[in-house]
Amino acid sequence: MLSDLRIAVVGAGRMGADHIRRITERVSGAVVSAIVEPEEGRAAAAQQLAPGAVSYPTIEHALSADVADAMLIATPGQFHERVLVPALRAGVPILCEKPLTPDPESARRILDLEQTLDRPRIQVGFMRRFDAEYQELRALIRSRDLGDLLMLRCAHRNPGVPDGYTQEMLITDSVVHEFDVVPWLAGADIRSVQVRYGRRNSFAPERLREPILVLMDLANGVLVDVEMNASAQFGYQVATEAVFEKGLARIGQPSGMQRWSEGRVSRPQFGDFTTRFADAYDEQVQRWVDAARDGRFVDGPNAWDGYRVAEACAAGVAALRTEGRVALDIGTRPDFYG
Ligand code: ISE
Repeated sequence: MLSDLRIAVVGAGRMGADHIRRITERVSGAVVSAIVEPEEGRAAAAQQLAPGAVSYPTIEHALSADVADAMLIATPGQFHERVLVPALRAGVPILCEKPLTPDPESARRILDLEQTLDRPRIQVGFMRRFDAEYQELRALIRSRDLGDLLMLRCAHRNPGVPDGYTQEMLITDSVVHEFDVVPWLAGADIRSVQVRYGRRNSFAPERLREPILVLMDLANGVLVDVEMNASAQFGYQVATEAVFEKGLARIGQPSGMQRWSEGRVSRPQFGDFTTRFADAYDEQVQRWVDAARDGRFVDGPNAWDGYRVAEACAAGVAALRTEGRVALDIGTRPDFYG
Protein backbone atom coordinates (compact mmCIF):
# COMPACT_ATOMS: atom_id res chain seq x y z
CA MET A 1 0.00 0.00 0.00
CA LEU A 2 1.19 3.52 -0.80
CA SER A 3 2.00 5.61 2.23
CA ASP A 4 0.29 8.97 2.78
CA LEU A 5 1.71 11.90 0.85
CA ARG A 6 3.34 14.34 3.29
CA ILE A 7 2.44 17.83 2.14
CA ALA A 8 4.08 21.11 3.15
CA VAL A 9 1.55 23.92 2.80
CA VAL A 10 3.40 27.14 2.10
CA GLY A 11 1.44 30.22 3.17
CA ALA A 12 -1.29 29.96 5.81
CA GLY A 13 -3.53 32.86 4.79
CA ARG A 14 -7.10 32.39 3.59
CA MET A 15 -6.40 29.85 0.82
CA GLY A 16 -3.62 28.08 2.72
CA ALA A 17 -5.88 27.55 5.74
CA ASP A 18 -8.70 26.39 3.45
CA HIS A 19 -6.39 23.80 1.85
CA ILE A 20 -5.06 22.61 5.24
CA ARG A 21 -8.63 22.00 6.36
CA ARG A 22 -9.41 20.23 3.09
CA ILE A 23 -6.38 17.91 3.23
CA THR A 24 -6.96 17.12 6.89
CA GLU A 25 -10.70 16.54 6.68
CA ARG A 26 -11.63 15.46 3.15
CA VAL A 27 -8.69 14.36 1.01
CA SER A 28 -7.54 10.77 1.25
CA GLY A 29 -3.95 9.55 1.03
CA ALA A 30 -2.36 12.75 2.29
CA VAL A 31 -1.42 14.57 5.49
CA VAL A 32 -0.23 18.11 6.16
CA SER A 33 3.24 17.46 7.57
CA ALA A 34 4.58 21.02 7.49
CA ILE A 35 3.26 24.57 7.49
CA VAL A 36 5.57 27.25 6.12
CA GLU A 37 4.43 30.61 7.43
CA PRO A 38 6.66 33.41 8.72
CA GLU A 39 3.85 35.20 10.57
CA GLU A 40 3.61 33.52 14.00
CA GLY A 41 -0.08 34.15 14.69
CA ARG A 42 -1.11 32.65 11.36
CA ALA A 43 1.24 29.70 11.78
CA ALA A 44 -0.23 28.94 15.22
CA ALA A 45 -3.82 29.20 13.91
CA ALA A 46 -2.96 26.89 11.00
CA GLN A 47 -1.39 24.36 13.31
CA GLN A 48 -4.63 24.05 15.21
CA LEU A 49 -6.13 22.78 11.95
CA ALA A 50 -3.41 20.16 11.45
CA PRO A 51 -2.05 19.29 14.89
CA GLY A 52 0.50 16.78 13.52
CA ALA A 53 2.21 19.39 11.31
CA VAL A 54 5.43 21.20 12.19
CA SER A 55 5.79 24.93 11.46
CA TYR A 56 8.75 26.42 9.63
CA PRO A 57 9.44 30.09 8.87
CA THR A 58 10.82 29.48 5.36
CA ILE A 59 10.66 26.86 2.65
CA GLU A 60 14.39 26.27 2.99
CA HIS A 61 13.90 25.24 6.65
CA ALA A 62 11.12 22.83 5.64
CA LEU A 63 13.15 21.33 2.78
CA SER A 64 16.24 20.76 4.88
CA ALA A 65 14.13 19.08 7.60
CA ASP A 66 13.11 16.57 4.92
CA VAL A 67 9.53 16.28 6.17
CA ALA A 68 7.59 16.76 2.93
CA ASP A 69 7.06 14.72 -0.26
CA ALA A 70 5.11 17.51 -1.97
CA MET A 71 4.41 21.25 -1.71
CA LEU A 72 1.17 23.15 -1.92
CA ILE A 73 1.96 26.82 -2.50
CA ALA A 74 -0.68 29.26 -1.27
CA THR A 75 1.30 32.44 -0.69
CA PRO A 76 0.31 35.62 -2.58
CA GLY A 77 1.34 35.40 -6.26
CA GLN A 78 4.29 37.80 -5.98
CA PHE A 79 6.09 35.27 -3.73
CA HIS A 80 5.49 32.22 -5.92
CA GLU A 81 8.76 32.32 -7.85
CA ARG A 82 10.72 32.60 -4.62
CA VAL A 83 9.07 29.36 -3.39
CA LEU A 84 8.83 27.52 -6.73
CA VAL A 85 12.57 27.70 -7.40
CA PRO A 86 13.76 25.73 -4.32
CA ALA A 87 10.75 23.38 -4.57
CA LEU A 88 11.60 22.60 -8.21
CA ARG A 89 15.27 22.14 -7.35
CA ALA A 90 14.17 19.61 -4.71
CA GLY A 91 12.16 17.83 -7.45
CA VAL A 92 8.96 17.52 -5.41
CA PRO A 93 5.45 17.61 -6.94
CA ILE A 94 3.95 21.09 -6.53
CA LEU A 95 0.40 22.40 -6.51
CA CYS A 96 0.74 26.15 -6.96
CA GLU A 97 -2.28 28.39 -6.35
CA LYS A 98 -3.05 30.75 -9.23
CA PRO A 99 -1.31 32.68 -10.69
CA LEU A 100 1.81 30.66 -11.49
CA THR A 101 3.72 33.93 -11.19
CA PRO A 102 2.47 37.49 -11.71
CA ASP A 103 4.26 38.27 -15.02
CA PRO A 104 5.36 36.44 -18.18
CA GLU A 105 9.10 36.98 -17.55
CA SER A 106 9.09 35.20 -14.20
CA ALA A 107 6.74 32.52 -15.61
CA ARG A 108 9.24 31.89 -18.41
CA ARG A 109 12.06 31.52 -15.87
CA ILE A 110 9.99 28.86 -14.09
CA LEU A 111 9.34 27.03 -17.39
CA ASP A 112 13.08 27.05 -18.14
CA LEU A 113 13.95 25.65 -14.73
CA GLU A 114 11.22 23.00 -14.82
CA GLN A 115 12.42 21.81 -18.23
CA THR A 116 15.77 20.86 -16.71
CA LEU A 117 13.89 18.05 -14.88
CA ASP A 118 12.78 14.74 -16.40
CA ARG A 119 9.08 15.79 -16.50
CA PRO A 120 6.72 18.47 -15.20
CA ARG A 121 6.29 18.87 -11.45
CA ILE A 122 3.99 21.90 -11.27
CA GLN A 123 0.21 21.86 -11.34
CA VAL A 124 -1.45 25.30 -11.23
CA GLY A 125 -4.55 25.81 -9.09
CA PHE A 126 -7.07 26.83 -11.72
CA MET A 127 -9.83 25.00 -9.89
CA ARG A 128 -12.65 25.88 -12.28
CA ARG A 129 -11.50 23.04 -14.54
CA PHE A 130 -12.57 20.64 -11.79
CA ASP A 131 -16.07 22.08 -11.46
CA ALA A 132 -18.76 19.64 -12.65
CA GLU A 133 -20.71 22.24 -14.67
CA TYR A 134 -17.60 23.55 -16.44
CA GLN A 135 -16.71 19.97 -17.36
CA GLU A 136 -20.20 19.36 -18.70
CA LEU A 137 -20.07 22.50 -20.81
CA ARG A 138 -16.67 21.56 -22.22
CA ALA A 139 -17.97 18.12 -23.16
CA LEU A 140 -20.97 19.73 -24.91
CA ILE A 141 -18.70 22.07 -26.89
CA ARG A 142 -16.48 19.18 -27.91
CA SER A 143 -19.42 16.98 -28.91
CA ARG A 144 -20.63 19.60 -31.44
CA ASP A 145 -24.20 18.46 -30.66
CA LEU A 146 -25.35 22.08 -30.94
CA GLY A 147 -23.05 22.87 -33.86
CA ASP A 148 -20.03 25.14 -33.53
CA LEU A 149 -19.49 27.34 -30.52
CA LEU A 150 -19.91 31.02 -31.54
CA MET A 151 -19.64 33.07 -28.37
CA LEU A 152 -19.03 32.79 -24.65
CA ARG A 153 -20.74 35.39 -22.45
CA CYS A 154 -19.26 35.29 -18.96
CA ALA A 155 -20.12 37.02 -15.71
CA HIS A 156 -17.68 37.17 -12.79
CA ARG A 157 -19.27 38.93 -9.83
CA ASN A 158 -17.77 39.35 -6.38
CA PRO A 159 -19.89 40.90 -3.62
CA GLY A 160 -16.87 43.03 -2.66
CA VAL A 161 -13.09 42.80 -2.51
CA PRO A 162 -10.46 43.05 0.25
CA ASP A 163 -8.62 46.31 1.02
CA GLY A 164 -5.46 45.47 -0.89
CA TYR A 165 -7.36 44.76 -4.15
CA THR A 166 -6.18 47.15 -6.89
CA GLN A 167 -7.45 48.05 -10.37
CA GLU A 168 -4.89 45.69 -11.95
CA MET A 169 -6.19 42.85 -9.78
CA LEU A 170 -9.48 42.96 -11.70
CA ILE A 171 -7.32 41.26 -14.31
CA THR A 172 -4.50 39.50 -12.39
CA ASP A 173 -6.56 38.21 -9.47
CA SER A 174 -10.02 37.73 -10.99
CA VAL A 175 -10.19 37.60 -14.82
CA VAL A 176 -7.06 35.41 -14.54
CA HIS A 177 -9.55 32.54 -14.11
CA GLU A 178 -11.35 33.29 -17.39
CA PHE A 179 -7.96 33.57 -19.12
CA ASP A 180 -7.38 29.95 -18.14
CA VAL A 181 -10.81 28.44 -18.45
CA VAL A 182 -12.01 30.09 -21.68
CA PRO A 183 -9.30 28.57 -23.96
CA TRP A 184 -9.79 25.25 -22.12
CA LEU A 185 -13.52 25.36 -22.86
CA ALA A 186 -13.33 26.66 -26.41
CA GLY A 187 -10.22 24.74 -27.49
CA ALA A 188 -8.42 27.84 -28.82
CA ASP A 189 -5.87 30.38 -27.62
CA ILE A 190 -6.64 34.03 -26.88
CA ARG A 191 -5.50 36.33 -29.70
CA SER A 192 -6.47 39.73 -28.27
CA VAL A 193 -7.83 41.37 -25.15
CA GLN A 194 -9.78 44.59 -24.87
CA VAL A 195 -11.23 46.36 -21.83
CA ARG A 196 -14.30 48.60 -21.95
CA TYR A 197 -15.40 50.86 -19.11
CA GLY A 198 -19.00 51.76 -18.53
CA ARG A 199 -20.77 53.56 -15.76
CA ARG A 200 -18.89 53.15 -12.48
CA ASN A 201 -20.56 51.46 -9.52
CA SER A 202 -20.71 54.09 -6.77
CA PHE A 203 -20.42 51.25 -4.23
CA ALA A 204 -16.96 50.33 -5.58
CA PRO A 205 -14.00 51.40 -3.40
CA GLU A 206 -12.67 54.83 -4.51
CA ARG A 207 -9.55 53.29 -6.05
CA LEU A 208 -11.51 51.05 -8.44
CA ARG A 209 -13.16 51.92 -11.72
CA GLU A 210 -15.49 49.04 -12.37
CA PRO A 211 -17.38 47.00 -13.46
CA ILE A 212 -15.42 46.45 -16.64
CA LEU A 213 -16.18 44.46 -19.74
CA VAL A 214 -13.29 42.34 -20.99
CA LEU A 215 -13.49 41.21 -24.62
CA MET A 216 -11.37 38.43 -26.08
CA ASP A 217 -10.93 37.15 -29.61
CA LEU A 218 -9.96 33.50 -29.77
CA ALA A 219 -7.87 31.89 -32.50
CA ASN A 220 -10.92 29.95 -33.78
CA GLY A 221 -13.01 33.13 -34.18
CA VAL A 222 -15.04 32.64 -31.00
CA LEU A 223 -15.81 35.98 -29.34
CA VAL A 224 -15.85 36.18 -25.54
CA ASP A 225 -17.06 38.84 -23.15
CA VAL A 226 -16.59 38.90 -19.40
CA GLU A 227 -18.46 41.24 -17.09
CA MET A 228 -15.96 41.69 -14.25
CA ASN A 229 -17.80 43.13 -11.35
CA ALA A 230 -15.95 43.39 -8.04
CA SER A 231 -18.56 45.25 -6.00
CA ALA A 232 -21.76 43.43 -6.91
CA GLN A 233 -23.03 43.64 -3.29
CA PHE A 234 -25.55 40.79 -3.55
CA GLY A 235 -23.29 37.73 -3.54
CA TYR A 236 -20.75 35.73 -5.53
CA GLN A 237 -21.60 34.55 -9.03
CA VAL A 238 -19.52 33.02 -11.81
CA ALA A 239 -21.73 32.24 -14.79
CA THR A 240 -21.24 31.44 -18.47
CA GLU A 241 -23.61 31.39 -21.39
CA ALA A 242 -22.38 29.51 -24.45
CA VAL A 243 -23.96 30.47 -27.76
CA PHE A 244 -23.87 27.74 -30.40
CA GLU A 245 -25.04 27.57 -34.01
CA LYS A 246 -28.11 25.56 -32.96
CA GLY A 247 -28.58 26.22 -29.28
CA LEU A 248 -27.56 27.75 -26.00
CA ALA A 249 -26.12 26.44 -22.73
CA ARG A 250 -25.82 28.12 -19.34
CA ILE A 251 -23.79 27.23 -16.29
CA GLY A 252 -23.38 28.91 -12.90
CA GLN A 253 -27.04 29.81 -12.58
CA PRO A 254 -28.80 29.88 -9.19
CA SER A 255 -29.59 26.29 -8.22
CA GLY A 256 -30.34 24.25 -5.12
CA MET A 257 -33.47 24.03 -3.00
CA GLN A 258 -36.19 26.57 -3.64
CA ARG A 259 -38.00 27.81 -0.61
CA TRP A 260 -41.42 29.33 -1.00
CA SER A 261 -42.63 31.30 2.00
CA GLU A 262 -44.34 34.59 2.77
CA GLY A 263 -45.23 35.10 -0.87
CA ARG A 264 -41.65 34.72 -2.11
CA VAL A 265 -39.59 31.99 -3.75
CA SER A 266 -35.92 32.00 -2.73
CA ARG A 267 -32.78 29.90 -3.05
CA PRO A 268 -29.64 30.15 -0.93
CA GLN A 269 -26.68 31.40 -2.97
CA PHE A 270 -22.92 31.65 -2.57
CA GLY A 271 -21.17 34.38 -0.63
CA ASP A 272 -17.66 33.74 -1.97
CA PHE A 273 -15.48 31.48 -4.09
CA THR A 274 -14.46 29.08 -1.31
CA THR A 275 -18.06 27.86 -1.02
CA ARG A 276 -19.04 28.22 -4.72
CA PHE A 277 -16.04 26.15 -5.79
CA ALA A 278 -15.68 23.95 -2.67
CA ASP A 279 -16.27 20.70 -4.59
CA ALA A 280 -13.95 21.78 -7.39
CA TYR A 281 -11.17 22.57 -4.90
CA ASP A 282 -11.65 19.17 -3.23
CA GLU A 283 -11.52 17.36 -6.55
CA GLN A 284 -8.47 19.34 -7.70
CA VAL A 285 -6.47 18.56 -4.56
CA GLN A 286 -7.53 14.89 -4.49
CA ARG A 287 -6.48 14.38 -8.11
CA TRP A 288 -3.18 16.14 -7.53
CA VAL A 289 -2.52 13.98 -4.44
CA ASP A 290 -3.30 10.82 -6.43
CA ALA A 291 -0.98 11.94 -9.24
CA ALA A 292 1.79 12.85 -6.79
CA ARG A 293 1.53 9.44 -5.15
CA ASP A 294 1.57 7.38 -8.33
CA GLY A 295 4.39 9.32 -9.99
CA ARG A 296 2.38 11.18 -12.65
CA PHE A 297 2.91 14.37 -10.57
CA VAL A 298 0.45 16.56 -12.53
CA ASP A 299 -3.22 15.94 -13.28
CA GLY A 300 -4.59 19.29 -14.39
CA PRO A 301 -3.32 22.65 -15.67
CA ASN A 302 0.48 22.72 -15.81
CA ALA A 303 3.14 25.44 -15.79
CA TRP A 304 2.70 26.01 -19.53
CA ASP A 305 -0.95 26.86 -18.84
CA GLY A 306 0.25 29.15 -16.06
CA TYR A 307 2.62 30.87 -18.48
CA ARG A 308 -0.13 31.36 -21.11
CA VAL A 309 -2.30 32.97 -18.48
CA ALA A 310 0.57 35.24 -17.36
CA GLU A 311 0.86 36.46 -20.97
CA ALA A 312 -2.90 37.03 -21.15
CA CYS A 313 -2.81 38.96 -17.86
CA ALA A 314 -0.01 41.19 -19.19
CA ALA A 315 -2.18 41.95 -22.23
CA GLY A 316 -5.21 42.47 -19.97
CA VAL A 317 -3.35 44.91 -17.72
CA ALA A 318 -2.15 46.82 -20.81
CA ALA A 319 -5.75 46.81 -22.07
CA LEU A 320 -6.92 48.51 -18.84
CA ARG A 321 -4.99 51.58 -20.05
CA THR A 322 -5.45 51.28 -23.81
CA GLU A 323 -8.33 51.93 -26.12
CA GLY A 324 -8.78 49.09 -28.54
CA ARG A 325 -7.43 45.58 -28.62
CA VAL A 326 -4.10 44.40 -27.26
CA ALA A 327 -2.75 41.54 -29.36
CA LEU A 328 -1.42 38.36 -27.84
CA ASP A 329 0.91 35.77 -29.32
CA ILE A 330 1.75 32.98 -26.94
CA GLY A 331 4.00 30.86 -29.11
CA THR A 332 4.30 27.11 -29.34
CA ARG A 333 3.99 24.76 -26.42
CA PRO A 334 7.27 22.90 -25.76
CA ASP A 335 7.03 19.08 -26.23
CA PHE A 336 7.97 18.76 -22.57
CA TYR A 337 4.42 19.87 -21.70
CA GLY A 338 2.79 17.13 -23.77
C1 ISE B 1 -10.13 35.53 -5.92
O1 ISE B 1 -8.77 35.72 -5.62
C2 ISE B 1 -10.30 34.22 -6.61
O2 ISE B 1 -9.39 33.56 -7.01
C3 ISE B 1 -11.71 33.92 -6.98
O3 ISE B 1 -11.84 32.67 -7.57
C4 ISE B 1 -12.20 35.00 -7.92
O4 ISE B 1 -13.52 34.76 -8.28
C5 ISE B 1 -12.08 36.36 -7.27
O5 ISE B 1 -12.51 37.35 -8.19
C6 ISE B 1 -10.65 36.63 -6.84
O6 ISE B 1 -10.57 37.89 -6.19
